[in-house]
Amino acid sequence: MAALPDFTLYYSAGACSNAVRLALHELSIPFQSVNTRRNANLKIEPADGSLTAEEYRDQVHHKNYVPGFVITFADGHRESITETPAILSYIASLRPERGLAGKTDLEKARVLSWLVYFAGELHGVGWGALVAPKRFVDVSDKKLEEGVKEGGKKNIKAAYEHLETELQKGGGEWIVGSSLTLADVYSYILYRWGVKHEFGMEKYERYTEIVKKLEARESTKKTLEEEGLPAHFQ
Ligand SMILES: N[C@@H](CCC(=O)N[C@@H](CS)C(=O)NCC(=O)O)C(=O)O
Repeated sequence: MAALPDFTLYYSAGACSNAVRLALHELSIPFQSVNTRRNANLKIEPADGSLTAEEYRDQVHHKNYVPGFVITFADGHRESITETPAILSYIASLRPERGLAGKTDLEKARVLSWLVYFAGELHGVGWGALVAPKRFVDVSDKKLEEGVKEGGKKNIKAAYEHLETELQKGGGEWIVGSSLTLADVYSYILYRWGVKHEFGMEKYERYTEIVKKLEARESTKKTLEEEGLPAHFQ
């Protein structure tokens, strides 16, 4: 196995960075992780004080979000990758034989389609609007804020329903094809958010089955333990 560069994941427990940790554990890729916190201006910065919020913005994530994923190469050169689908795709490319990005060209396109849909539709205009309405409107206007949150809820529900409909149609063991892919990995934390915000997730039966199978995996157990999160089903 070729030597890998050093990886640092900037995360927040239970945030979308959880998908990155899960992908890394699934492929047994060593990494270090740095927890983050919000500073007095509500900007995300490393909790260990290794970078200020400004340094984090300039060196890791231009929007002060998690996940930030820093690669340090053997010659000391550092690169930061942002955007969950891009980080997940990079991680899958480190162990291509495992097929986490899909095994055939068609599967690869379908996995990417789900990653983009999860990030853009379910997370971006769904959860982003519900839990971070300030990304869309001036939240000092409570009516505007409520309108955006309502829109977010509708988008979330529509996205879960779309996923469930496709799973029912496909009838496969996992979201794409017959083995675990990045789509399943990313779907895990998105399901947990639905549980936390009482979206009645168990009515999405096929999605729930996938989440149960994910929770039985060592990679998920390790991920939950490291983030101090309880399993939902086990
Ligand atoms: N498009 C980004 C979104 C990242 C994102 O929204 N991260 C959230 C946590 S799940 C965050 O850092 N929020 C901090 C904030 O809104 O200040 C991605 O897919 O990685």
